[in-house]
Amino acid sequence: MAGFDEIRQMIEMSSVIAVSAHTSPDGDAVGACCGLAMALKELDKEVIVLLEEYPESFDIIPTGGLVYHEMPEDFAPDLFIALDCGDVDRLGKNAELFKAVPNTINIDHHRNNTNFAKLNYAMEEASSASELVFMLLYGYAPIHEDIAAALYTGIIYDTGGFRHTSTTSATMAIASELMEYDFDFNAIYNRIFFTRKLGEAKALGIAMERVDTAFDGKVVHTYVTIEDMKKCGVGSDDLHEITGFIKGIEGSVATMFVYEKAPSVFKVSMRSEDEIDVSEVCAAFGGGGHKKAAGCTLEGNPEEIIKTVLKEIEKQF
Ligand SMILES: [Mn+2]
Repeated sequence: MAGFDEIRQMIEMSSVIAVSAHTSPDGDAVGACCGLAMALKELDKEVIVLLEEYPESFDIIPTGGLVYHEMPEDFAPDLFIALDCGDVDRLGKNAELFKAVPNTINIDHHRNNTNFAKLNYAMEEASSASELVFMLLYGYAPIHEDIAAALYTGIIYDTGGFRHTSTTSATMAIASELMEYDFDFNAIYNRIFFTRKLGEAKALGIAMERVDTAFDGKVVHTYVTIEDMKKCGVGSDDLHEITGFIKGIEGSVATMFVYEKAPSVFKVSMRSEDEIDVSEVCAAFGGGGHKKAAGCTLEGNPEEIIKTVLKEIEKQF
């Protein structure tokens, strides 16, 4: 693994720098890229951030006006920095551009990072790529309040607001350093975790109204139909809070959230604790995933589908 000194030297040698992260950018991808790019700008580098379109809620992350969705034609980087990517293919259409640039750096916190760059700094103990960007910049590049805000957002996003086990004392120390800068951390925290469209809240209400349990409360399930979504003016992308809500119900060891993808075609999204292997349950219906998070697709009506899947879950008790 390269050290930060080597990485800083490569940055020093470069003048035109592209920074990018994985496809379907999340809060850490956007925060880490923008934080790093704004700092490189402070070091008088010509720099852009290349990212796919991202959700509106991340508009709270300062960008310094550096974000592009396509590589500008006249921009010829001599250094390409990939953040938050375990693999070069996670860069999506920018993977080819990455491979064509003479100097490359990979800074990441995913397990089994493939060390795909010239210089690689992959540390799976880090909570987020944003945390690693802070460590790279600390004592090296000037940090201003917009950089601090971007990195703070990345850290809270990937740690679920300091809840996930990836949160370490180092994470908290870095967050503490960042909070020395004058930015509105309260507004960021609320925007990322507690702001939703009216329709999302209404769809959540429909799903909660329908919550039911099986096996003495151990399996919690609910569903949402296309008609419900229409009524609330939302799409299936706006239902992501539902799983979190049912997971928190006391006594539950597995959850099943069912939603209609196309008329009478339902996606079954399952989560579990150790007792149940949901990848096995979903595999029985041609789906798959991990032990604690898996999915499958079934046709029919939602209540029948739930009954069918429950029978498969029963085999594991
Ligand atoms: Mn990340």
